[in-house]
Parts: sequence; structure tokens; C-alpha cells
Amino acid sequence: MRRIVHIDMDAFFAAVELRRHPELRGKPVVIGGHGDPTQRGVVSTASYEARKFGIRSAMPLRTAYRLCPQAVFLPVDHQEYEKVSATFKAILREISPVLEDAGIDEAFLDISEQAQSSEEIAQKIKSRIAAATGLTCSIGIAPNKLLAKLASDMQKPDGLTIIGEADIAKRIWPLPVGKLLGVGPKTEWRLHELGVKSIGDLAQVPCEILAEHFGQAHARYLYEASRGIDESPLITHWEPKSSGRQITFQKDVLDRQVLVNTIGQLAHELADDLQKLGNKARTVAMRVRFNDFDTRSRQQTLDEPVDSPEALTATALACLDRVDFEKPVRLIGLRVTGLRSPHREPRAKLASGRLAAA
Ligand code: TTP
Ligand code: MG
Repeated sequence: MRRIVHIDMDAFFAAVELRRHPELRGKPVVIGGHGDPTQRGVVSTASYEARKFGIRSAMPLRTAYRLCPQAVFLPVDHQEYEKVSATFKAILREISPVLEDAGIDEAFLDISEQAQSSEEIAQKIKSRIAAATGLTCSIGIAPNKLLAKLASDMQKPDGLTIIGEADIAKRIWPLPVGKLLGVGPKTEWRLHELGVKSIGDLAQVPCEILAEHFGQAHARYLYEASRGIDESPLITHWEPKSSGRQITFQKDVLDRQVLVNTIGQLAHELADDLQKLGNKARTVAMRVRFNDFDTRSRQQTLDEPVDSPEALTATALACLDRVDFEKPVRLIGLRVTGLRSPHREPRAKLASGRLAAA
């Protein structure tokens, strides 16, 4: 059984700001834009005290001000947050080298090979991160990424939630369907129209019905996700040229067609790389980074390995469909994993061939 940990820092940007403004502890604090609620800009995050007033990420700063005029507004300082992000990810890599960087304040860690109990590892992660950064995080541990991510969100701040397959009906099914990775506001709205409110409701809908509304690939994803099924591997690195390509746009992109075209281009380059090396890929992963550095990754594992630009494009576009675009995009990347070389003969066959010859 795999053991996957999802780590999500608590009120991340706000928590980093409170380190250098300790006098603001306990007060409603909102981080966003230039920190001036009379100017254009959206809320990046808010302290838990500010959330009590209904302030949420992505809300216009003006709305936040209306909800809580006494809140303290601070500008976004990405450089500082990236520094803290690098520090806590380095700590996680010491605990297990199998890490997927899932965004500025979150990561997945595979601890399947570790001898210690899940509780012990969680405590180690929390205390080391606290010692190095002074910050708290919430942790979910489960047999896969999908469930680990849901678990880390169940108790916040400073939580630890461990979920097993036996807990799915009792603890996962009552959750709102929008909590599922890959169900953004748009998909959630369409599911609500079908009368699907909870993850348990989704598990009642036959896959064929979902396919009529969401297309084959997304339907299969939703069908499996609602049952807590997720075999996707951790995406442990993005950079190697042979298996990943990404583009940072010179100007942020809002037009979906531009993203579709870019994905086509990246898929062709990747297919070229694969074919040159005689490789085929089973998993295609897509990553989008918005202009506020919020990052989303989606991936899909295929039954058969592929190396054609058409197959890579189709799979990447199915991943794109599972992201809701409310913000301008600054970067898009594609990556393939589960590489297989069709030229290599299976070991067993070689061995038996030799035996036969002897
Ligand atoms: P989250 O982990 O979603 O939020 P959080 O860490 O602030 O709060 P929580 O305790 O609930 O985890 O996002 C991490 C950071 O990413 C957040 O501090 C600010 C940034 N962010 C944005 O800039 N815009 C957004 O729309 C969201 C959701 C996050
Ligand atoms: Mg967080």
C-alpha cells in the first residue's frame, strides 16, 4: 500500500508576513496586490481572523475592505514567499527524496518506503518546518495523492489527518464535490445542475452519464476520483529537456485558444523528443501557472504508451479541461513520465533464450 503525504502551509502568504510583523498577530490581515484596498487587485490570501469576515482568496480587494474595513492590508512579496517555500521543500526532500512540488505552499511526499509510522513522520515534518521557518502546516496522509490532498484540508490549521481506503464512504463522500482535485468552479456548477452536491452523490452517477456531460476522459477521472481511486505517480521533476517542456509567456494569456495552440506546439516537441529516443510515455502531465504564481497540475495515465503528437495533444487537452481559468496564465508546461522503450526486450525473454541455446 502506498503512503502519500500532502503538506499544505497554513495561510501561507499571511503567515510569512506575520513573521516580520508580529504586532499584527491575532488581527485580520489581508495580503493582495499592492496592499491598497482602494486600488485594483485581488486577495491572495487572508489570515484566519480575516476569513471570519468572509474574506477569501481571489476576491477583489475592494470587496474585502467592505467586509472588514479594520483589516490590515499588505502587498504581495513573492520573493520572500519563494524563499520560505524553498526552505520547507528542502526539509521535505531530506525526509523523502520522492517529492512532487505542487505549488508555492504545497507538496506531495512518498513515504511508502519509510519504516516510521505515518504519525511519527508527520510530527517530524511539522517540527522541522516549524524550527526552520516558524510556520505551521496541515498534513494529510493517504494511499494516493487525491485522498492525501483532501485529508490535509480536513483539519486546518496545524492539522494531521490520516485516511485509509476504509474511510472513503464515511469521511470522503459527505464532502462537497468542489473539494475534489480537478473539480473547479465551472465543473462544480455543472455538477450541481445535475443534482450532484457531494462526492458521494458523484459516486452514484454512472460513468456513461458523466461522459455525456464532460467527455470520456474527464468522466472517467470523475468516476474514479469519487471512489477515491487515483494511481497517478508523483511528478518529481519538471526540468529535464528530454521529457518536459514549458513556456513562460512574454505577456500573460487570457485567451484559451492560445493555451490550446501552445499545448499543441509543446506536444509536438515532446513527441519529437520521444521518437528520437525511441521512447513512449504512459503519463502526460500538464502544469499551468497563473500570473499570481498560483500553480495547478493535472495528469492522466493512459492504458497504452504513446509517442504521437496527436495522442499527446489529446491527453494534454483533457488535462487542460480539468482546470478552471479565472486568472491570466503566465506559464504552461507539459511533461511525460512512465517512459518505456519498445526496442528493449524484456529480461525474462532474454534469459530463457539463453537457456534454450545452452
Ligand atoms: P492556499 O494553500 O490555497 O491558501 P493558504 O495557504 O493561504 O491558506 P490555507 O491555510 O487554507 O492553506 O494557497 C497558498 C498561497 O497561494 C496563499 O497563501 C496565497 C496564494 N494564492 C493566491 O495568490 N491566489 C489564490 O487564488 C490562492 C487560492 C492562493
Ligand atoms: Mg496553504
